[in-house]
Amino acid sequence: MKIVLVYPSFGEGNHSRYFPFGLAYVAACLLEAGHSVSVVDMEGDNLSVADAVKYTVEKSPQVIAFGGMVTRFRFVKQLAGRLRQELPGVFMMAGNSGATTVPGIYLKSCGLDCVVLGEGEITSVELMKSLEEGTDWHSVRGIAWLDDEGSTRRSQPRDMIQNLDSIPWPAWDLFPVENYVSSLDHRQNKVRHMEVLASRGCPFNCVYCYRIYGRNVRRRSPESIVAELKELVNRYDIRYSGFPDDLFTSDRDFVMKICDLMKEELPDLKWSCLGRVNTVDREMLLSMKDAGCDWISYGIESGCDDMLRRMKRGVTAQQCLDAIKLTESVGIHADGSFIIGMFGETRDSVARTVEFCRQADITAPMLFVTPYPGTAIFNMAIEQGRIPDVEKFLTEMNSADSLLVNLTDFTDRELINLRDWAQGIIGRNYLLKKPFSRIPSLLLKHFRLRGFMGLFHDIRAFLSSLLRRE
Ligand code: B12
Ligand code: SF4
Repeated sequence: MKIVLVYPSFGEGNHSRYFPFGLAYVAACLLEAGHSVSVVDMEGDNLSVADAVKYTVEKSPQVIAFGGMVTRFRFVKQLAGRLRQELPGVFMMAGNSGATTVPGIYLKSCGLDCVVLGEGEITSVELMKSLEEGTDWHSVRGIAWLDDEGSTRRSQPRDMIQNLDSIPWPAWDLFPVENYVSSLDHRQNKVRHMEVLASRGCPFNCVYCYRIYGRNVRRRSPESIVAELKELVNRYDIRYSGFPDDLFTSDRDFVMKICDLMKEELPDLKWSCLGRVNTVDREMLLSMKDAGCDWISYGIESGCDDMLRRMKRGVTAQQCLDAIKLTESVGIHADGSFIIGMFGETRDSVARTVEFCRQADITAPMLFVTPYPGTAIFNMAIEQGRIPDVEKFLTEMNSADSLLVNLTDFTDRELINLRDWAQGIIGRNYLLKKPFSRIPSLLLKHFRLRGFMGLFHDIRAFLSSLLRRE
């Protein structure tokens, strides 16, 4: 089959680039099955919707398949609408977190023939085989479609892939890989980088989180992970990598084995990962440090125990503080993410988060809690009538920097003001702790990234935080 995979954009004007692993795994499997596969990558090539449509049409595909997480829904909708007009007979489908959690909306408003639910590697290969052979594709496991009455129908669910080593490595070269490798990394640093997925799934149960890979964690062999890293070093000369797994540190032995191998085989490669404060200890962190880890991003989310309980985080603020200090003490930078606006959030709970950041000596963007489809808080928000129009909600999504759904008793304005206040104080405390090193390096970084506008924005934000009351 002649297939075009389309990667929708991240958002207008935002040129942050993160490699689309999901689509690249699916591409690798389709290639292996003998199909003709090409990619139109709006993000990697910085394409407009019109250009993405033009390039897709030029390839005269039989099948068009969209990727991208739920935040990219509005682009899938625009692209699919235009492509349906240009290529009325083409088979159109989508996969990823949005298509999996709200398939009916994707099918109806994007006019898709089918969506792939969950892991896409085997399902897409079986679907293409069925289309090619002209058999009834509705019997392929792990898909959904609309019936003649417009109701969403699902085939039998597909089991998760148990042996992750059996999946081919991502088809990097189908994408404009150099644009990803040479883009700024997640720390906004200029270093040649490409990440590697080591495991799928997370055993925890945080209420704001959606795990497409479920709670049963499956891991690749450390040998296959390190072999992939070596391939990336040799092929693309990468100097930095990372493990954007649901939770890289969920199993101590697994991490220790990867570290041992990396120390032997990739002594110069630096890397980062996502961690959870109750899954790390000193010995493990030291081993990670020796193996090149220089950054761990912990989902802290709140500095208030009551909020952490409501989020079902299963950790206390003290544990978070201890883990951050431990991580920093072995020489790994501990980064934290924070959210504001959980059910039950109060001024006191936000003040505790601000105080937490002061004690931990960290700063981080504070994002609004957003009830993404598939999460426990999405269901609660729907029950309480807080998302009257799900499609509108999906269309407005971007990166949780703006308030989309208010789950608190505050008015929207009050919550936004509270966030701005907390963000300002957290940033101010952090900068003033070591003003002579932190202020110049922040200004320099933002100047390099955004020129004089970045500088102006920083200085204004800093001055207004000085005027805010504690
Ligand atoms: C790295 C990452 C990012 C990167 C960017 C990733 C990207 N390429 O866009 C960054 C850091 C920028 C990011 C940002 C955000 N992220 Co994020 N991110 C991840 C993370 C950790 C890994 C993604 C990944 O590469 N997975 C590995 C690949 C192989 O899996 P996959 O993409 O799901 O693909 C499989 C299937 O979905 C399917 N599939 C995927 N595409 C396609 C296409 C076709 C045609 C088919 C058939 C199948 C298919 O098959 C694939 C292979 O099995 C995931 C968690 C996770 N482990 O998945 C969260 C996750 C995707 N992010 C999430 C969220 C909420 C966000 C933010 C909104 C956070 C925020 N509050 O700002 C922003 C949104 C940014 C934006 N505007 O789009 C949520 C999505 C929740 C949901 N219900 O959709 C996740 C699931 C985290 C979580 N556990 O809650 N993120
Ligand atoms: S937020 Fe992290 S620890 Fe919690 S369930 Fe999601 S992946 Fe697991």
